[in-house]
Amino acid sequence: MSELFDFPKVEFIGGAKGLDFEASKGFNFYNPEEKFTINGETKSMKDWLKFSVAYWHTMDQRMVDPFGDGTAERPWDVNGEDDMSDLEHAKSKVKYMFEFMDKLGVEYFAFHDRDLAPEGKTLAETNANLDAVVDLIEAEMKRTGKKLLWNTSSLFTNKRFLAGGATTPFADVFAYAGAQIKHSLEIAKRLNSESYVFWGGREGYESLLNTDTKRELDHIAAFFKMAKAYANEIGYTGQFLLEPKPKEPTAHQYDTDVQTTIAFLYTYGLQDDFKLNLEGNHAYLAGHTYEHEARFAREAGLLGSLDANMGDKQTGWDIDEFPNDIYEATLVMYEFIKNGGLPTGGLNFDSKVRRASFKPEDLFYAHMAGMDVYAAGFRVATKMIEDNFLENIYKDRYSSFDSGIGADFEAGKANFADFENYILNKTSDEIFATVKSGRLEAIKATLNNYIYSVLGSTFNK
Ligand code: XUL
Ligand code: CO
Repeated sequence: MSELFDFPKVEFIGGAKGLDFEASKGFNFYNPEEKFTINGETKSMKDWLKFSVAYWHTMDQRMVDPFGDGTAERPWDVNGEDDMSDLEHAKSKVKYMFEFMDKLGVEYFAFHDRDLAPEGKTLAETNANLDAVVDLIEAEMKRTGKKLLWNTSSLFTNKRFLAGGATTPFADVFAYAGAQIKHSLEIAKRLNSESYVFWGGREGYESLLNTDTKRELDHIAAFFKMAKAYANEIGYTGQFLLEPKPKEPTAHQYDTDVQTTIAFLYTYGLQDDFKLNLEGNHAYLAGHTYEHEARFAREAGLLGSLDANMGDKQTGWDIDEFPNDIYEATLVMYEFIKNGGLPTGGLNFDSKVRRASFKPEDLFYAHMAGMDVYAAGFRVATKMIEDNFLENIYKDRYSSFDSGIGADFEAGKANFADFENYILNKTSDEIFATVKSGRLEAIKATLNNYIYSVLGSTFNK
């Protein structure tokens, strides 16, 4: 096959070619075959991190914004257009996707049903279009060994879903959503998808004044149970994931953030069937950091997968920028390693190039930079954990619960009367003498030292 992209196969070069990332065309920190041990398990970097290319951004995104036309130049364009209403054109893109993954050295990908093929007049026609592209994807997967990290259904693009898919007030639309998911689960089974994602695209509300919120939540919970029952029926065993996001496109999305989504899962008894897919930009929109979302999901045993992207503090939209923040990547990778990695998940680039980065090679640099920053964060976090850097801080800060009244309380051996006996006649000075400094300035400086030292020694090797 002649080459579709004018870009070399990307390899690990460390810092061998100097500081100019664009000129060096190689990874500085992502060394796919290098071995790392987590919790006694040794695997190569590529098998820990499991990077994934998102079909909707990398293949379909034209970089339109509310004020302007698309700017993208892509080698699959015909007369400067990417006509996704034409099934033959949609089919022609599959080979580009697989060459792109191959050149980048990424083993996984992810898609929505509607990313792949145009809708027909009926669901039957739509499914036939989709299957025609899935046939090609299946053949390419067999040929190349690439794997599907997750697939999902778009219950938000078509106008029928203007008020939601599984929370729509309209029963025919609800039935359509169920039938659409049924087919997506069949595709998940067929392509051996490691997970199946539900992002609540329009599952939320614009106003309480026209929304029966209780009825909508009961509906979507029942819908999820039906999805699980159908997966069981056809023997699809991939991990189900919910993806929290607080707003956009609706004013309020039901899966607002990790803790809200966990409450929903427990309220409806779904906690054993679902984990969470977390996205950096969604965390910002919820007023959190990405590492906050990862921490709370991990501690609930529900950290399933990561959509690796970031937002912008100035715009406040879901801009899906490719990740480039080493500090954030380090702290998210800390949670990732504490979680023992993501057995059925990975790092999916739900990310798009900036509107002004319209050349095909920008797609390569963007993915390479995202892979490198998470590989760098992974290296730093590995060293932090090896040294028990944060663990020692936590242990020391809570050490008063390791003996005396604190230990009695934790063991369930102290009540309020015991506290009163213990504390009633201590002076305020005596009590404050037990309170220790949080040392946050020094801790943050040590964290920076980890970043300088680990990355400096890798880059300058
Ligand atoms: C939207 C978003 C989606 C999901 C999959 O903000 O993140 O692309 O990841 O539907
Ligand atoms: Co996402």
